[in-house]
Amino acid sequence: MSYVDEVIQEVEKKNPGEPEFHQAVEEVLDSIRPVVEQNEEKFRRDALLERLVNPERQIKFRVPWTDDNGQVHVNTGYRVQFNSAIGPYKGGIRLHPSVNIGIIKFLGFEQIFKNSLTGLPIGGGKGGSDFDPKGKSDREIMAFCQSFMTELCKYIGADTDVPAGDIGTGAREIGYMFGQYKRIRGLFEGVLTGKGLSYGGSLARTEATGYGLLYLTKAMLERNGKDIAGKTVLVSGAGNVAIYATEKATQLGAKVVTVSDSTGWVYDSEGIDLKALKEIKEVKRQRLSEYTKYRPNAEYHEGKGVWSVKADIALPCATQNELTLEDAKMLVANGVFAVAEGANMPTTADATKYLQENGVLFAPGKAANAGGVATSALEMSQNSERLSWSFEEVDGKLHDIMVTLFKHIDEAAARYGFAGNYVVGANIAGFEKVVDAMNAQGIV
Ligand code: NDP
Ligand code: 2IT
Repeated sequence: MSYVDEVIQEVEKKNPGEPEFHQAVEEVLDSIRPVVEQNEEKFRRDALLERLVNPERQIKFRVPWTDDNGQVHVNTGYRVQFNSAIGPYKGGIRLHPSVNIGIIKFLGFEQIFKNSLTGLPIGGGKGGSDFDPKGKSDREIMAFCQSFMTELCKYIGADTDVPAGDIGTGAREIGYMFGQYKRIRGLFEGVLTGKGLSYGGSLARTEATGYGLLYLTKAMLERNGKDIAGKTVLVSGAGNVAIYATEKATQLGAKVVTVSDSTGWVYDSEGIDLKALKEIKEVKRQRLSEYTKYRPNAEYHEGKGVWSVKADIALPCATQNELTLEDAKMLVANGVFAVAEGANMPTTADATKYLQENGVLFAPGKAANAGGVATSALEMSQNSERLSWSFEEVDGKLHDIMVTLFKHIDEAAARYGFAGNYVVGANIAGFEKVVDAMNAQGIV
C-alpha cells in the first residue's frame, strides 16, 4: 500500500467519530500524492505525514459560567495547536453548539495549509467551545468569554498562539477575551486578532475574509477569460464572511441575490440591501426573516434553498458541508460556472468532484478565505511595531496577497499536471512550504 494510503487508514482508525477531520485529511493527502511519491522512502522514514496529521498539542478544558438567573452551566473549551513549523499557531475560535474535538481538528488542519498559502509566518491552530451564543445577554457572553480565557490564557501569547474570530466569535467576544487575558497575564500584547480599533485592532480586518474571497474569485475568473462585473451571485450565510463578500461583490459590479442563516434564506432579485443586512445581523442580532420588513419585494423562505436559484457564481459562506452533491447538480443545471468557498470546507467531497468534472471553476476555502487570517497576520505586524496602518494600506496588501496566492496555486497545479485544479494546487503549494520548514527543523 502507498504511504499516503497507509496514513489515511491510520487517521481513520486512530480518530474514530471525527468524520470532518477524516474528510479534510483525505482531501489534502490525496492531493499531495505526486509530491510524496517523488521521494516516498524519505517521507516514510521521517514519518513526515504522521507528524503532519497529529497535532503538536490539543488542550481541552471545562468552562463554567453563570447565566442571568444564577444557573451555572458547564461548556467544553478546546484549543488544538496543530503545527508551528512556519510560525506561531494562528486560527480562530468557534462558538457553536456543534463544536467537538473533530470539528476543531479539521479546522486546525486546514489552517496549516491556508496560513502557509498567505506567505506570512503563521502556523496552524484552532479553538472553540460548544457554547451557543444565540439568545444570550451581553453579560452572559462576557461571563462565558472570561471563563474561557481564564483557562486558555495559560497556553497562548503573541509569540506562541494567537486566536481570532470564527463562527459565533466577533469583535464583542474578542474584546471580552482580550480584557481577561490582559487582566490575568498583565500583558498588553497582540495575543488575539480581530480586536477593536481602539485597542490594537487593524482596519480592514472585519472586511478581510469577504473582500479577500472576492479578490481571489476575480483573479480566478480573469485567469479563465471571464469577468465578475454583471454576474449574478449566490451567497450563503449572513455573518462576517457573507456580509463583506456581498459588499465587495456588489462593489465589483456583480449582483448578490441570496443570503441565508441557520433558519432560512432570502432571495432578493434586485440585489441584497447591504444596509438592511448589516442592521439586522451586526446591530440588532436578529433572524434573517426580518429582511422582508426592509425589502417587501424580497422573498424569505424557511430552511435550505440558496443553491436552487439560477446564477453565475456561488459563494458558500456559512459552514462545513452545506453544499451537497444534490446542490452541486442544481448549480450546474442552473448555469453556475464558478464556486469559491468563503467558509471552511462548505462543499462535500462528492459535490466538489461533481463541480470540477462539470467544468465549474472551484476555489477551495483554504485559498479563497485566506484573506481573513492574512489580515490577522497584518494586525500582528502592526501590534509588533506599535503602529496602525490606513485602511487603504491594509486593503492593498490584502489584495496583493490574494492575487499572489492565486498565482501560486495555479502554478502548483500546472507543475504537477493538474492545470486548473485549484484544490490540488492549494494543497500542494500550502504543503511544500510547511514540509520544507519541518525538514529544516529536524524530528520535532
Ligand atoms: P458568523 O458567526 O459571523 O456567521 C456564520 C453564518 O453562517 C451565520 O449566518 C450562521 O447562521 C450561518 N451558520 C453557521 N452555522 C450554521 C449551520 N450549522 N447551519 C446553517 N447555517 C449556519 O461566522 P463567519 O462568517 O465568521 O464564518 C463563516 C464561515 O467562514 C465559517 O466556516 C468560518 O470557519 C469561515 N471563516 C471565517 C473567517 C473569519 O475571518 N471570520 C475566516 C475564514 C473562514 P446563524 O446566525 O443562524 O447561526
Ligand atoms: O478560518 C479562519 O481562517 C479564521 N477563522 C480566521 C483566523 C484568524 O486567525 O484570523
